[in-house]
Amino acid sequence: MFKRFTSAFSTLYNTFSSSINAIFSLGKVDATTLAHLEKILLQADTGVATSQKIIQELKKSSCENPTNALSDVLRTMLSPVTYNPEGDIIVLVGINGAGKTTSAAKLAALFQTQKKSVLLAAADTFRAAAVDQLKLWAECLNIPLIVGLPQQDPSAVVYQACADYKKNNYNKLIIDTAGRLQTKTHLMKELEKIHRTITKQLSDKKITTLLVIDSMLGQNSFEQVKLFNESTKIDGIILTKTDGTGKGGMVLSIVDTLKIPIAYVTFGEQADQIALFDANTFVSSLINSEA
Ligand SMILES: Nc1nc2c(ncn2[C@@H]2O[C@H](COP(=O)(O)OP(=O)(O)OP(=O)(O)O)[C@@H](O)[C@H]2O)c(=O)[nH]1
Ligand SMILES: [Mg+2]
Repeated sequence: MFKRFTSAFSTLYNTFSSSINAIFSLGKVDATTLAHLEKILLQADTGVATSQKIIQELKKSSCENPTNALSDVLRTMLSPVTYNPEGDIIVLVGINGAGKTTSAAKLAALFQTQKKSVLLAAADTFRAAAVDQLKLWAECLNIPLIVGLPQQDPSAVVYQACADYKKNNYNKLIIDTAGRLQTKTHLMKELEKIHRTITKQLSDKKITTLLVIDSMLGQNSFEQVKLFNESTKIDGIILTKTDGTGKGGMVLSIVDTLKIPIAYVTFGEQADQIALFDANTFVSSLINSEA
């Protein structure tokens, strides 16, 4: 799995690692090198504050080898913000098209390989196509799915799913929700209602809310994470489409500034193209140095 994880990121960071290797090839770190590095970080969507912080930390480093020094700085930045393995109930939220439904199926498939019994719930009742999409995945993976009626209150579907989860003693319940913009207050309130519904029925179960973000959106994702987290507490992030052309520096700014861990990355459209995020592997593939 880690091998696949690394290969997913090496595509994402190809340009980044070659630029870093080029500027550090002379083996010395001076003002010009640092200015160049800051530019690369900014171009990779790392954001101003985090890019500057990385440069400051690098200046303080006593490590002789610049590539190793940068690795250390990035590892120190990422490692304190770790993802606590998810609870029994997982709610996937995010903007339209981020990859929630696909990630719900991938997580279900992953839990299946861990011999856990899984129940899926299609709480996206706005579009019939959304339910059909999850239905196809559920059939393909042979996982039970709770669906509601078109336009039904998503919390009603969640209520039904919780009842079924309890009755049949499943290990995991994965709830797919409709895409929503973090600025739409009434839709954010709907997420609160979904949480209340779960808590009322399954008070002894841990709920994990994962925000699904598209790695191709760069720094725009940063605002999304910030605002989502303000209205519904986010326990971790699923970073999707890392097989695409996204630059991914926002991983650093999200973790550094918002202290929200990256839980999983996904890197393709197949059910098994998901992996737990690993900071060491990420940093190694980012700057192409030894872990
Ligand atoms: N290449 C690639 N495509 C992905 C990945 N994850 C999702 N997709 C594709 O992205 C598109 C949107 O994914 P969905 O899972 O439908 O996204 P969603 O967040 O559920 O979308 P809405 O329900 O419309 O809000 C689909 O075409 C997926 O196949 C990934 O990791 N890599
Ligand atoms: Mg969907």
